[in-house]
Amino acid sequence: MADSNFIDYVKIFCRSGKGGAGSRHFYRAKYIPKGGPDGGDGGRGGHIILRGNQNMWTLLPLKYQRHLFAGNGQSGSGGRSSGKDGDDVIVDVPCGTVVFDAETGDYLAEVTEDGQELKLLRGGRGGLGNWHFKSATNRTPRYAQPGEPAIEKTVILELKLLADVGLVGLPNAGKSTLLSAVSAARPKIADYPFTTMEPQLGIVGYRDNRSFVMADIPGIIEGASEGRGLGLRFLRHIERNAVLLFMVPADADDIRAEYELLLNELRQFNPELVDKPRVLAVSKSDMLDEELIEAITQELPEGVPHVFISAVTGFGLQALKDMLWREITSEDNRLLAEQAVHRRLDGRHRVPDEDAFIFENIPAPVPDEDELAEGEDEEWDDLDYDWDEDTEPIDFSN
Ligand SMILES: Nc1nc2c(ncn2[C@@H]2O[C@H](COP(=O)(O)OP(=O)(O)OP(=O)(O)O)[C@@H](O)[C@H]2O)c(=O)[nH]1
Ligand SMILES: [Mg+2]
Repeated sequence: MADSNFIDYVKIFCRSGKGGAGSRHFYRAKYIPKGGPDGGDGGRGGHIILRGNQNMWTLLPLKYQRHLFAGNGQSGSGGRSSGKDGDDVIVDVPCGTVVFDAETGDYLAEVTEDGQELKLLRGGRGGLGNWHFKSATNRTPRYAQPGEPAIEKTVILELKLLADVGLVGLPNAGKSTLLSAVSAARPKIADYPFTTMEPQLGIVGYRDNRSFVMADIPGIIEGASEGRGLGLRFLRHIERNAVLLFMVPADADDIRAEYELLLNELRQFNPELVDKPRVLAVSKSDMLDEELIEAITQELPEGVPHVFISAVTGFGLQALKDMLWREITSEDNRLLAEQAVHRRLDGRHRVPDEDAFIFENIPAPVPDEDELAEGEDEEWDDLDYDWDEDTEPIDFSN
């Protein structure tokens, strides 16, 4: 997997920009000895923003950009000048990216649509300059607000492919062969287990120019929930699917047992997967005659619609598509898919290599400009700066 371009799990460290400090400045000019406070506001710190991009299909670019830092806001200055806002960092991610808090594993948010912007971390607000604080009783406020501090957070981004139908089956069940038969996708097909190493999407054409998306994921084996085989690493990609298509080959020893095994592994990963509508396809049915089909039908598990198919001869494929389409478009199932809740990222769902990622070379925050300029206003503090009761304060409001 090391040289794969398909990255669906990445841990990154983000820091928003801190707000700039408000200025404590007093206006002074020739013949205007007591110009009053005119310190401007600090600029807003930069946000960290994720933006959905439908042309992306992997989180790979983020793998090489583990630290995201937004710019700090600049401090305000005299003449009510506001400081410049810090630069935002906008990162493109594929649609279907889900964000988790890396420490607690809690679900935070998700990006599902092209162009959708998700404010991951808000930049600190800039502080108010001292002119905001002048009042009838205090006409020489010598203080201004500091900017809000930056926020730091480590998050895990998980990509969950957005497909309508997810294929679930043991290795060699014929999942990739089916995908290549019904769509233009050309996954690798071979008679050894784990031919498919990473998920693949295909668009399946249906009647009247309609279509739906099917996701082929690597085979699941018994004990996958404990990490055997390719583990459950890729099951996240069927969490967002509307329908699950279980595939059991016709030459399996016990079709019902194999079906239960798959169901059980899914349940271990995320119990909610079991609530999804399912369809059972008995693949490689070209090896069966009518008598056998009848015999097998008696043994199939109850409560799940089934269909006999052969990706090689095309037998049963139209019936399968009809069945899937019915499930995808059914009102109840749509609601279910929309309400899908993301499970927490607990031990079983983590990718240890990725989690061991160490925070090296994180640059320290940029020193606060305002602290550097601290001495600036000092001389003003010595001034006896009382207003004459009759003098009208200068009106800056326009
Ligand atoms: N006779 C027959 N053989 C099939 C059919 N579908 C797939 N096969 C064969 O079954 C073997 C496995 O097919 P794949 O499509 O690679 O299986 P898979 O489920 O994607 O397997 P993994 O990617 O390893 O999980 C291949 O040798 C296919 O030629 C079918 O409908 N009829
Ligand atoms: Mg395959």
